[in-house]
Amino acid sequence: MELKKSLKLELLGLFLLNAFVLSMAGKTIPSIDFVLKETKYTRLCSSKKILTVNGLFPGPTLYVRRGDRLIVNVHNQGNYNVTIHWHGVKQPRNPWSDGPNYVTQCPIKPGANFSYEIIFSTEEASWFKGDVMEIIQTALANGGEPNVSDAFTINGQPGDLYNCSKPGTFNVLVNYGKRYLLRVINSVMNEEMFFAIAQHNLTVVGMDGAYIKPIETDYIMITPGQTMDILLTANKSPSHYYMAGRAYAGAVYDNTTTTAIVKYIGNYTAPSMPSFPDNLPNFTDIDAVTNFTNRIRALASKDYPVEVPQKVDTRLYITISMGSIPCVNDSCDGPNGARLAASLNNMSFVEPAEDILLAYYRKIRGIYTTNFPSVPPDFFNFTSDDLPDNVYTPLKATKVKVLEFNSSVEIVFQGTNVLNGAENHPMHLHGNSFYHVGSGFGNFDNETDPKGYNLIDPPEINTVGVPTNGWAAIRFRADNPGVWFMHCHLERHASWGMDTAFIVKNGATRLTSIRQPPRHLNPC
Ligand SMILES: *[C@@H]1O[C@H](CO)[C@@H](O)[C@H](O)[C@H]1NC(C)=O
Ligand SMILES: *[C@@H]1O[C@H](CO)[C@@H](O)[C@H](O)[C@H]1NC(C)=O
Ligand SMILES: *[C@@H]1O[C@H](CO)[C@@H](O)[C@H](O)[C@H]1NC(C)=O
Ligand SMILES: *[C@@H]1O[C@H](CO)[C@@H](O)[C@H](O)[C@H]1NC(C)=O
Ligand SMILES: *[C@@H]1O[C@H](CO)[C@@H](O)[C@H](O)[C@H]1NC(C)=O
Ligand SMILES: *[C@@H]1O[C@H](CO)[C@@H](O)[C@H](O)[C@H]1NC(C)=O
Ligand SMILES: *[C@@H]1O[C@H](CO)[C@@H](O)[C@H](O)[C@H]1NC(C)=O
Ligand SMILES: *[C@@H]1O[C@H](CO)[C@@H](O)[C@H](O)[C@H]1NC(C)=O
Ligand SMILES: *[C@@H]1O[C@H](CO)[C@@H](O)[C@H](O)[C@H]1NC(C)=O
Ligand SMILES: *[C@@H]1O[C@H](CO)[C@@H](O)[C@H](O)[C@H]1NC(C)=O
Ligand SMILES: *[C@@H]1O[C@H](CO)[C@@H](O)[C@H](O)[C@H]1NC(C)=O
Ligand SMILES: *[C@@H]1O[C@H](CO)[C@@H](O)[C@H](O)[C@H]1NC(C)=O
Ligand SMILES: [Cu+2]
Repeated sequence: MELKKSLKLELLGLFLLNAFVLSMAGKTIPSIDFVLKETKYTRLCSSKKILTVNGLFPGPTLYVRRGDRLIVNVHNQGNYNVTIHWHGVKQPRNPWSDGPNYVTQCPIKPGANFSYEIIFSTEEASWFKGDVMEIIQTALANGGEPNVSDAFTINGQPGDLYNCSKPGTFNVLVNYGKRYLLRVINSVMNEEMFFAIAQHNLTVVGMDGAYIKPIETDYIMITPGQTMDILLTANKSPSHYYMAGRAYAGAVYDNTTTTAIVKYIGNYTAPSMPSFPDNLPNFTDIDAVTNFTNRIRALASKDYPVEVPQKVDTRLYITISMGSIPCVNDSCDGPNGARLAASLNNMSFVEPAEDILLAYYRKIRGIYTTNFPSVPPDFFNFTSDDLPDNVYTPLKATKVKVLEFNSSVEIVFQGTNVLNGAENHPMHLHGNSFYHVGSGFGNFDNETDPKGYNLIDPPEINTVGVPTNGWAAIRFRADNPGVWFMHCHLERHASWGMDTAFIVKNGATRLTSIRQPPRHLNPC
């Protein structure tokens, strides 16, 4: 399980932007302890225990600079197996600390501990009144959709539109005339989010840890796993203004709205109710998604050049699909009594019994195979409105793709409408950033669509939203040896098998090879 679930908004002074981007020489920070434990919290008028880091919800924030090295000793005092993924951190040559369960490590069992060598920032939860693990386990056991959440949160708070949570509403205090940096992370489990601030435009200047050409906009769309750096200028009449987030509709979604309040400091009469962002798009506004996403361009300056591969060594065309697997006596909760499954090129990823990384490193056979397909098993009209439900029956397997060290790779992700399950899939790759060179609706055309690629200033990101019933093309250089998980960042899709992993081979030298494993590894 990944401990990163909620819409996180962190407010920092503008000067921190420099710390965020400058490349600093590494220095070792003393190691710190993360104690994972169940802690009681009350939201929406109901109390329950949730898994926290050091008892905090939202979790602790660590301030680090690029190049810093950090040892985090994780002690699991909770009730579940846990691993922690350090999202967006590339972990050069160090897949050992990347985190995904059964991909780079065995889980940390209750009572056990593990030391990660890494940089970190984390949070938990869209808000479910129920027990999140129970909801996920029930859905997986019965083969149906998990319950939707009861609320979204901004920094752990559902906000002002919930009578039960009004008093805890997160406030952002601003001084007139100042500029603020918002670091927005969508750590919602299952939904892409629109976000806006009443009467204030946002200037998006960075994404997933890289600068982009500044975009002035009255809303953003951010997918789970994406991070954005946004400037907010406090130059409207001193008052109270809502910031609000709501879902961009998927197949099933939580249709509630979460808010926080931007409050100007000063002496004025506050309105009885803050104004609401009238530019916050509606749930189904697909044009709002496209319009915003298409504006994103890398900064591409002398200091921050774009190094997108112009020539491609390895091409992958990967269909992203919902699907279902028949159950005995049609007794499951999915469509027609089947069990929901999800797949990449019709392969529904199965977590192996031992982690792939160690199996690869020690040449242990029988844990995974290396024949993840480079093209879909069948070609059909992937985005058709009327596909037979059984057009794809996912195969359950642990298949990975092996990449040569330093090869340039292009992946075209193709969304499909199998099971009428078309939605925007935020595809996330561990261990690497990639350039988003193109996207569009319908089926990818391998003759005409590459002609429209942006090979000049494509944004460098680590999570790409593949348009609903469309495609997205990415390119990267496989220069980080290791085993790297790749998956849809919608939690339910990942749980259903919308995942695979890349093994990037070692280069010729020690400095281009995977590091030694840590001394203490958790057994499976
Ligand atoms: C961490 O786990 C190891 C066994 O893997 C054990 O030897 C050590 O005492 C544990 N440390 C703490 C602080 O619990
Ligand atoms: C899901 O929601 C239904 C209806 O609100 C409820 O009866 C059920 O207990 C929930 N399931 C879980 C696992 O929380
Ligand atoms: C919230 O409280 C107000 C005032 O007490 C009431 O009118 C309204 O119906 C409540 N809303 C909900 C959703 O309970
Ligand atoms: C806010 O941004 C939108 C979109 O770029 C633009 O049309 C609008 O004029 C801007 N509004 C203000 C007040 O700057
Ligand atoms: C949200 O969904 C519920 C249940 O389907 C429905 O009753 C409600 O009207 C919806 N609310 C909005 C704002 O669309
Ligand atoms: C705020 O403004 C009111 C009306 O102008 C004035 O009476 C009051 O003294 C001011 N308060 C402070 C703290 O400045
Ligand atoms: C959102 O869009 C739906 C469908 O297009 C429409 O029925 C609904 O009225 C819209 N809601 C708002 C608040 O604009
Ligand atoms: C998207 O952009 C088009 C073309 O510029 C414009 O007509 C449309 O109103 C925009 N839609 C939204 C929701 O921003
Ligand atoms: C399937 O249904 C048949 C006939 O009703 C029954 O005999 C059998 O036990 C069922 N199998 C399972 C696994 O439920
Ligand atoms: C694929 O399906 C879409 C949606 O039903 C349709 O508009 C399109 O014409 C189809 N393409 C082909 C090549 O049949
Ligand atoms: C383009 O796609 C077709 C199937 O639509 C396939 O047969 C062909 O090999 C592809 N060409 C390239 C260069 O990948
Ligand atoms: C926890 O992890 C261990 C080691 O892989 C595994 O044997 C066990 O089944 C897991 N427990 C749960 C509840 O998943
Ligand atoms: Cu998905």
